[in-house]
Amino acid sequence: MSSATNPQDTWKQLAGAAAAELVEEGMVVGLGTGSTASHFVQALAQRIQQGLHITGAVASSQATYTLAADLGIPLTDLDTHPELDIYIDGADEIDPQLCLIKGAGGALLREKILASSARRFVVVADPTKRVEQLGHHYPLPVEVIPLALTPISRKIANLGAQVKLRHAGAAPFITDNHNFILDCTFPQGISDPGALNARLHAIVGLVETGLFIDMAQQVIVGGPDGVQVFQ
Ligand code: ABF
Repeated sequence: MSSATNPQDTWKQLAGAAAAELVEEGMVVGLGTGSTASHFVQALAQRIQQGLHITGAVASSQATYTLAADLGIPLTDLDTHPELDIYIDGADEIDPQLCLIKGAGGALLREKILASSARRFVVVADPTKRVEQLGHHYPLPVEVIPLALTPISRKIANLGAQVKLRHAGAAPFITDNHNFILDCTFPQGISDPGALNARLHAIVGLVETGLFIDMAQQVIVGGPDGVQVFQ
């Protein structure tokens, strides 16, 4: 284990390393985005250097693609392999039912496509990500078509959210799919993630939400006492 600089990063590293052990010979693997998923990608690369053979890996973002390519992980895509054996990714919040908020890294659309294409979706996290109810610590990110920014923002505000266009410096943040991200804060939290997800999806021009409901089969949490698994 390497250059972890703070306890939280050490915990993320533990979770990433434990998840890499789930990858088996010949698998098609989905690679998540973010700092915890990066630890998984590094641990997987190490296993590949030690002789593990995988059929290929599909990256959930340009950033992860570049990282994986630099580390020598064989890359493929969903056209070649429409079904992943396993997808491993981080999350921003995880509730007791294993519903998630994802998307702080801006890659939620591709992440959800990979999660929905995987036979098994495993989340890697540190203990700060576990919450009793979604929406209290992180805003809910939603990806939207730029043309529809203003009407969509108003419709989401009408659902009770404070809506903020995400920026990267002075300019709007642009996703890998050339869309915008709206960060939506629900001051009372999200009491019914399924209902909210359905209402958001009814808004035309809203491409995807960061609510991942009934998608994760397992959560691996690295912490001060080692690794805990929830499922
Ligand atoms: C991705 O990276 C995202 O869906 C989530 O927003 C973020 C988690 O990042 P980190 O592991 O750096 O906290 O998994």
